[in-house]
Amino acid sequence: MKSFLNVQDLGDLKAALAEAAELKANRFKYDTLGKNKTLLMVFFNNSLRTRLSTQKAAMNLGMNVIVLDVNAGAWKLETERGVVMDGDKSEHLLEAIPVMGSYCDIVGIRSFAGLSDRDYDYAETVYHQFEKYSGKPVFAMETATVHPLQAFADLITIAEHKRPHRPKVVLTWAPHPKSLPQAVPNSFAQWMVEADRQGLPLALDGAEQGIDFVITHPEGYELDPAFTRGARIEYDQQKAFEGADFVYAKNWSCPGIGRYAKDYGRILHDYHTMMQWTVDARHMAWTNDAHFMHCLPVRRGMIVTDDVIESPTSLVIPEAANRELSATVVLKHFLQEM
Ligand code: AN0
Ligand code: CP
Repeated sequence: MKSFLNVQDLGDLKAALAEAAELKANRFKYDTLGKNKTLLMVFFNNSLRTRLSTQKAAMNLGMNVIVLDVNAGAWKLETERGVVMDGDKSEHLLEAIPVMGSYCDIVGIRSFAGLSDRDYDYAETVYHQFEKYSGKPVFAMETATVHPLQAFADLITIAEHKRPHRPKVVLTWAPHPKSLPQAVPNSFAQWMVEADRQGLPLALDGAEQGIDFVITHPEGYELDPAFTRGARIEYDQQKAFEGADFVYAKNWSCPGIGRYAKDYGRILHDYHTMMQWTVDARHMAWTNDAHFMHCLPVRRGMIVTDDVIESPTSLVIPEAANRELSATVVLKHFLQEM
């Protein structure tokens, strides 16, 4: 593996889940694999979980870790090629990337969507520049369109909470006061569809395979079919929730598909309409005693009510804890192929 952006980069999901389980039983099993290898984590945006869990994962494997917060102490970076740099940006990414690459063996990148130019965001311009110019393996720590370490941790969490039958997993849009990227729902959809395609044994008896995966959102929030092809879309939130075993809530801004192209990155509805989608006890009563999931950070009272996130079926804390496992498996793959 030279790059980790999509579910296909990891390959066999059954094997990856087995590796995660092996590491959960002993997270230091490969503690010499990364000796004298250095991970560089580059953050263009804030983070709590990704920063801590990925650093911990690298430490589990015996790696050294350096972290750069681009917006806190580094030179302000120009990312566009062909501009006259007479503004406030002192350094170009095209020099900064090979310099950063020269100090490390693997590079992790957090670089969110700007949400103003869909083509620029969906081309993963910043990530691909790191791939091209760092000379090192690169992985996404949430880029413009994907968050695979999160989706892998989500899959691990679902596999750890098996039901007697093939699980029904519902990705539901939920309200938020600011425009957010589509990276988390894009990856979640991509990983759920692929887990179903690979026929993962996610029921308790191991006989029933795959996932019944449904996405629900108000009109205009249709995700890019490149990520959702194979999933069912149900605009009626109640119908989607009926019989659900897992409810995965997330806000995202308009993905700008079809006739919503000019609305890319926008919030489409008024406050009152939006707030009907908050996951509360009434919504959860429609489900099959579903587990509540969210990648965090979450806004209580907007995405989910206090009682739902605090209920015994909420998985938000174990889900976040599993970020250490997903990152350890991914770094282990890189190190084993060096
Ligand atoms: C980010 C997002 O929605 O992509 C990060 C989530 C892991 N969330 C916020 O910026 C609140
Ligand atoms: N879920 C997640 O990636 O959280 P952070 O933004 O805190 O890293």
